[in-house]
Amino acid sequence: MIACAMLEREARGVLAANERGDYTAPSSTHYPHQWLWDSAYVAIGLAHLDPRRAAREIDSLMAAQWANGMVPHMVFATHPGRRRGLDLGRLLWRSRLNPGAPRAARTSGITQPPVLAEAVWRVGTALDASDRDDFFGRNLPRLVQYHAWFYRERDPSGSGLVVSVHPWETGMDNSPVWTHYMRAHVPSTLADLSRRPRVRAGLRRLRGDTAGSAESERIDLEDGLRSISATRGLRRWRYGASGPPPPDVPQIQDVAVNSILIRANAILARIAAEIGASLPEGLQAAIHRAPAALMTLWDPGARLFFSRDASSQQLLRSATAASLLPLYTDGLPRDVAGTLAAHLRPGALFDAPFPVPTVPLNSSDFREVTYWTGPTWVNLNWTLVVALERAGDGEMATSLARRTIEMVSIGGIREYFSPTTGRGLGMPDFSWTAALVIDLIRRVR
Ligand code: 2M8
Repeated sequence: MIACAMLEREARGVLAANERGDYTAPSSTHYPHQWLWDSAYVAIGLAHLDPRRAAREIDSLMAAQWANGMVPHMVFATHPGRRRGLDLGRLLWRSRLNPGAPRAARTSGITQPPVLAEAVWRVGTALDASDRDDFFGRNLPRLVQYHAWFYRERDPSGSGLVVSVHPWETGMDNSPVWTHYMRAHVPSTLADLSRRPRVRAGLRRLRGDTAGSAESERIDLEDGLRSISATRGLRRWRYGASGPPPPDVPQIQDVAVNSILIRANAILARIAAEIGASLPEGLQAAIHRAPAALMTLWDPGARLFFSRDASSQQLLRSATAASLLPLYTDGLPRDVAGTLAAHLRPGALFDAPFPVPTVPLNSSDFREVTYWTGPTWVNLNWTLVVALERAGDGEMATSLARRTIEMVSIGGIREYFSPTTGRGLGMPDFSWTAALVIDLIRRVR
């Protein structure tokens, strides 16, 4: 109990230090801008402490919504402050190539996992009754437009599953699923050049992400450059404004993004019911199709869900924590939900001294300290705690929540953690770790 009180105090301190006016920077040392799912998780934690600040966190992000409904994955800070290395930011995106990009803010041209409805619900229910109606009232149409954009622009054939066009859209930048795909499909002169020792040395000096943490903890230089090159195809496409995507734009039905969207759809319907509104019919039809479509990503042999390459229709069979996220949706067949939950039990595929590893420890892709290729992330643990609770597995949910709190007590309020030792990795004083640990502490109290 005392340890939890100390940890909560420290977490509050991180959220105070990272506050930047209306939003919270993910970390003061490296991430000065606003990111979509970071802000959503931060708002979920802030809802316990200061619901009005949490509401501003959401509203500031929504103010950068595009005319077509997309909520961008990044909103660039007007005064980002000093940061070591090259901050490619707005130079890279030039998102105003798309006429729907906002005039009042500079943003990226892609989105991120849509955790927003979950955050809007939790913040709204924490506000006073009068603020709540206003908050839900202004955010429901924004969310409706956002979800409608997903199904209109990212699932034009009406398959029930939306595609992601860049690894950064999944938030799990160097998950092996995407790394393998990108190496095979996305040519990058920059990545090729970086194999020359002198070029490599020069590029390494320009990196900003290795100032606050070791290079082994970050994305491999070549893979990072390939991600940067992938934005070129998106720019040529003007982020959707130039008809069908060119062939070098990835089209992946990502299992994490679709699971989070399906969960968000259910919450969207709940917000609408709360204020006596109804969802547009077309959106309702898409929402209705999605859960059955998600089941087409289930591989009964591997007993896991996998993302799919929408062009070749091949499943991308790399086991990652994303494979478990369908547990977070409503309406999963009971036996499938049971099978997924069993992967988290002691000795099972996703067990570890400090679970849940983003890649199973016995996988040839596993890297103990490298970003999204093995380490444990608090946002995914939080998602699985909520999923297990809703699936009626309260005991496992509490156990995962406790182990996550213990990990953060040992490792510090860091960006991610070694699943074998609990050592804190990546950037220090990381906002979503702080926010979600506050939520987890309240769950186990
Ligand atoms: C990481 O992603 C950004 C690009 O969007 C980066 O590598 O600079 C990811 O961990 C992502 O999930 C996260 O939202 C972002 C900010 O914390 O950082």
